[in-house]
This record gives sequence, structure tokens and C-alpha cells, in this order.
Amino acid sequence: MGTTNLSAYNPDLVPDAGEMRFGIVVSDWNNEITWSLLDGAIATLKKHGATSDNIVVSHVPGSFELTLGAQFLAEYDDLDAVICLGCVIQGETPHFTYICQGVTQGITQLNLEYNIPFIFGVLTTLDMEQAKARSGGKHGNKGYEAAVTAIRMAALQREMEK
Ligand code: DLZ
Repeated sequence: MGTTNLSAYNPDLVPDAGEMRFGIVVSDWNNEITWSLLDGAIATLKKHGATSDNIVVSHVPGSFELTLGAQFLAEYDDLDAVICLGCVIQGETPHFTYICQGVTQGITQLNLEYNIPFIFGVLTTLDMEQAKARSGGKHGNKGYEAAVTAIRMAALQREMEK
């Protein structure tokens, strides 16, 4: 029960990403976690055909800045999808709640305002142990899931445009 890998998926159901271009915005707060998410996302995009030239990475200070960082990427590049990676760990004050609300609403708004998908790859955990388990530990790597979601949504959009 407690060791379910949340990142398990059937690779045959993931479209080819060879012609797609991706932006990744990653928060450097809790970077022991977020850089593992980044490695996982890049490896998964490449596994499904994306080339290094078509993966653009931008770093921002914290998860609260992910929304604007993602908007910059969407404004200044021609992307099929933007993946947002961060890790917010609950502390002793309500700060956690405000950051989580801010980034969740911000990314939702970007999805509705731009005609490309913005993927929510932000861990919101009670402690560091939970974060480690989801960034390359026993529950997988949220970066894999974010990458697969980006490819699937980009493919869906291409299908609509035909
Ligand atoms: C300030 C802050 C705190 C307390 N905790 C986190 C966190 O757990 N994860 C995270 O990504 N960022 C955190 N930050 C930083 C904010 O996201 C933001 O960078 C600052 O409030 C400056 O806007």
C-alpha cells in the first residue's frame, strides 16, 4: 500500500514528442527536490522523442514565481507546452497555504488565457520525507508525470488544430 509508485504509466499510450517544443520553469526553493523533478521531466520528454534543442529551462527563486516565469516562457518562445516544477513544504505558519493557492490559481489562469497547456508539477507536502518519496523515491517522480501530461496535452491540441 504505502509504496505505490504514482508515476507508473503505459509508455505506449504516450504520443511521439519529436516535433514538439517544451518550456520548463523550475523553482530553486527546496532544490534538492525540484532539481530531481527537473531531471525526471527532461529524461521523460527525451524518452518520448523530444530533442535537447526543443527543451528550454528557466529557473525562478520560489514556487510563487512559477506563474510569471511560465508566462515569460510562453510570451518569448514558440512552445507546445510549459511544465511548472516546484516543491512547497508545510511550515509552522500559513505561508504554505498562500503560496499553494497563489501558484495553483496562477497556473490555472495561464491555462485559460493562453492557447497552450501549462502543467502543474508542484509537490505540496507535509514534510521533506513526503517530498523525497515523490521526487525519485518510493512514490516515483512527479517530473515524469508532468512530462507525460505535457506531451499528451500538446498532442491533443495538435489534434484539434487539424
Ligand atoms: C518563502 C517561501 C517559503 C516559506 N516556503 C517555500 C516553499 O516551501 N517552497 C517554495 O517553492 N517557495 C517557498 N517560499 C518562497 C516563495 O515561493 C517566494 O519565492 C517568496 O515568497 C518570494 O516571492
